[in-house]
Amino acid sequence: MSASEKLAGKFIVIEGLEGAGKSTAIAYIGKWLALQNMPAENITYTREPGGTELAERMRDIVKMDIKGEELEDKAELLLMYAARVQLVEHVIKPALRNNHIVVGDRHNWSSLAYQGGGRGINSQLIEDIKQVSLGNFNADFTLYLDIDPELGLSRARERGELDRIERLAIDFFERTRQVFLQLVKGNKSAVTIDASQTPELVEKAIFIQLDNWLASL
Ligand code: T5A
Repeated sequence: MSASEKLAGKFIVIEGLEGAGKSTAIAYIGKWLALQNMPAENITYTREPGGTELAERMRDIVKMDIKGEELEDKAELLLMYAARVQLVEHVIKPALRNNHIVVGDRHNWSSLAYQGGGRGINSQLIEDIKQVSLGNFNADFTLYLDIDPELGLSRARERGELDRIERLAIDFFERTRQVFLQLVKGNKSAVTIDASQTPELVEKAIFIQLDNWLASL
């Protein structure tokens, strides 16, 4: 079987804190897929929250500041899952059924890490919401870009003004990072990439991990 046949119908996800370089990594994955002769029209890129018209509106809500009304942590969690259900049902599953490879900028682990670790919402409650909304739908392979939150946020700051979540205290991101690291540890189809390296070294590390994963398929 050719590489592109093996990759058809698979869902790869990039996770990481702000400024870890997820958007940059997605461009490297596109480059790697081209090297595997995967036709560009058979690659679907997604981002979360977002990726459908309704999910993008939910993204705006979680990012915006409304004067005099705080978004409750549980409302934030539910919005993340509402956006995810729209994306999975309207974009990701149809693309996978069409034998596309789907490359996701964030997925379910972001909720476990940010809302579970960062906000401190009970992880069992998040797992229950995940089961009710998505069942056993999961990524086939996850690349977690690990970065010290101070460094990630300084990169994000250089890129522009910080949003509602990005302005939270550093310990929020420390807790979020710890959950990401634990999730990778307990999962054979996930790897950690040191995102504090130069872009060239990050690209090289991503290529090596993708080569290893492809060899395992
Ligand atoms: N969220 C999301 C939740 O709380 N729960 C959830 O369930 C979900 C799905 C989404 C927000 O929502 C939260 C998390 C987020 O707060 P987002 O815009 O998707 O927001 O995510 P961000 O993490 O904010 O996206 P960023 O654009 O900040 O981060 P990236 O994509 O990781 O970083 P990137 O590639 O844009 O790079 C940032 C800057 O660093 C440079 C780049 O050139 C760029 O300027 N850079 C490097 N510099 C030096 N060395 C390297 N190796 C570099 N790689 C990139």
